[in-house]
Amino acid sequence: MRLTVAQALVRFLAAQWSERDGVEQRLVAGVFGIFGHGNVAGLGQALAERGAGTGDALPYYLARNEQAMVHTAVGYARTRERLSTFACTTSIGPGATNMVTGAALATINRVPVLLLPGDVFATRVAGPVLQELEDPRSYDVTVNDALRPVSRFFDRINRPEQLPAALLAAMRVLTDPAETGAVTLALPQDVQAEAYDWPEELFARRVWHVARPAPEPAALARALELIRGSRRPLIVAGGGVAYSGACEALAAFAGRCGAPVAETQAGKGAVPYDHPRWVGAVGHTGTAAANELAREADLVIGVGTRYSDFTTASRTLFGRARFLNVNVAAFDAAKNSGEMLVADARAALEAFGALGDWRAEEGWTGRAAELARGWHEQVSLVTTGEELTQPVVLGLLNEVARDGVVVNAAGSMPGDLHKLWMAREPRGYHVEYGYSCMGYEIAGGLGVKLAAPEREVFVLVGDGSYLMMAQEIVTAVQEGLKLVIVLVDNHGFASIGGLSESVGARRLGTAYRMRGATGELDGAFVPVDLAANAASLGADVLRADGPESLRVALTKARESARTTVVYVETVPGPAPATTAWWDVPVAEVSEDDGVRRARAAYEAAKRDQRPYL
Ligand SMILES: Cc1ncc(C[n+]2csc(CCOP(=O)(O)OP(=O)(O)O)c2C)c(N)n1
Ligand SMILES: [Mg+2]
Repeated sequence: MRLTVAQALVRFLAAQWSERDGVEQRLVAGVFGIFGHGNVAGLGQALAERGAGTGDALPYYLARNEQAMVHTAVGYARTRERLSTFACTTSIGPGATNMVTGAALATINRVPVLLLPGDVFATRVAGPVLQELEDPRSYDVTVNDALRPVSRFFDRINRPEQLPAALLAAMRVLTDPAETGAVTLALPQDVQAEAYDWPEELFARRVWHVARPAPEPAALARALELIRGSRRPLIVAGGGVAYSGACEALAAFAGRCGAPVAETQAGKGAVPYDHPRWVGAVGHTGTAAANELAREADLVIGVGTRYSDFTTASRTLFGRARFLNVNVAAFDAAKNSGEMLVADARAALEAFGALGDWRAEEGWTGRAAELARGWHEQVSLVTTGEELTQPVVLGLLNEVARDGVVVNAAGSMPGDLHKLWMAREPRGYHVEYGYSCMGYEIAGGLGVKLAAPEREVFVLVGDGSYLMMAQEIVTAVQEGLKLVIVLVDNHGFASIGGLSESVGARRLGTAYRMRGATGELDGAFVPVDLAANAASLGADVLRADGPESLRVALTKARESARTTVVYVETVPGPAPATTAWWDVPVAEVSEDDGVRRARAAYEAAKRDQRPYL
């Protein structure tokens, strides 16, 4: 079949399917793209040929920013439990490098996205082309090489003959739960438009079976022995529980054996907040309940977690516990010198049925439930009140959002959400905290809505994050994809402001204030109207100035058919203080007494840091 490389690529992608548990879906649901000279004549032309209405169409979506396209693909793929994703096509140069941040975010969160940056001419005859890097050491280096370290598979298609093998490798990595992440095929602009005679089989419908690797019998036996020998086990549920669809298996296992379940950001909702074994968030942004148990547990059963520093409180949290790590990726299963159980989470949890009626210590299960009740009381205290503090905003939203999805990524809200949000299931809680990327919120929320159009999507975004990347409101409006965007304005970076103060950096550069008479950024608040900005991008806007008006606005936004921004200014009002540390180094020498005190406290905390050998 004589087609250009770009036409062949598009035709191939439209024929790829994923399958797990007997359910098939399109592996690549569509293509986001921003065109320039590096892709308009190649992929642009190919996509134009296969638009809506053609059999086996590959739908095209226009975004405003290439980084945002990748965020949207991630939001989509995470919601679809990594079984379906989007491709993103860009021009060469800045369009391509704009995707580097999105690629890192995808790879760190272990979420599949397919990136198709244009690249400079393979023939080089026209070079240096507009936007070409020109590395004097090698003509083989282009800006796209910046995507290599953030991609789980990277290839550059310099000749048409290379395409089939690269495509097959790309699909394999996208659908491998242990290896998945950003997959990049760099496409030189001349090669995209070049014709070739392709074998018909390349375009046959192809199904990629997503594995549920069963635990190896010997490893399972070791795991069961560890569990049987434990009296105070604590389960740490990570994102892998959600991706594996293992929530029911987890609730059944924990219910039977009496082990409390703590949750990471990606694992939040693994068991519902009112489940008898629930003890909530663990780590630096954890609940007092989960953190107390973590300190006393003799066995941590990590399920699908990558043990970020937030989870382990920078390796200070889990007293003397042993680790048993259930993970589909050996890389994660090996962490903290854990007993490795390399397996699909659901398969492993079901295999724990072999424990029969083994149970944790009676007192342990009872105390966990007691601590969880205490935490719920603390939550109702801080999330109700007459002032619009952030916890009050979250409490109101938690009521209104009900069976909706909350989306967030950076600032002070992820921590507050992790502590305070009462999640009913993982798909309802979408906080990107692997990369915690400011600007993910609206673009990622758009992906969530694309993946689950039947659900109400509530995007929570701070003023700082909003100013980094608000432009995808336009895409939401254009596509008729309705989002409720709750824009929380506190005039700057509340999170980093607090952190700055605690490490002696005096809140430098963390408030949106005018340059004042002192020459510093300490004047009046910068006169900026973010609500008007949102309206100008095409959203409906509702302003709330108190808890009751916020409830009304959120309800109205929920009921509306149009993308609506609920603008709210918050007053300081913290969530319950953290009960676990986070390692952020403080200056070792300074003239400032406050810094010296902070350093002393830092050094004291650091003594509790363990190598987990
Ligand atoms: C792209 C990016 N740049 C910088 C940071 C570091 N950072 C984390 S939170 C934050 C401030 C966020 O401000 P805002 O969205 O207003 O949330 P707030 O802290 O006020 O809750 C910054 C600068 C980041 N996470 N992502
Ligand atoms: Mg802010």
